Amino acid sequence: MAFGPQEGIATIGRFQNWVVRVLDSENRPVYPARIGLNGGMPGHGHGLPTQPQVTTYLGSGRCLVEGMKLYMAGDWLFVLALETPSTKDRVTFEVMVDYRV
Ligand SMILES: [Cu+2]
Repeated sequence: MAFGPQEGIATIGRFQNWVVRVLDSENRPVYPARIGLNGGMPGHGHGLPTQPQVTTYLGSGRCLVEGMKLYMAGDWLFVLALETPSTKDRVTFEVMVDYRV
């Protein structure tokens, strides 16, 4: 599974679309029945400032996540929980966001 900003780079303080890509163990795209997203900054003790939603299946195992808004630099944690008809999985992404452009 891969997860990152659709524009390729994370920005701070504005809404962005992110894309999650799900592949099975043989690298075949997976069309997830459901994806839940949670997260925050464990080091700061807060969660996500918004409630991002997976809105659109883009094809090739990729799904659009709308409503991401990171409002500070630092270490973010994202937990994606996905369900398909045959399985459930949960993946954690640690993302370090800094001010460099
Ligand atoms: Cu924080």
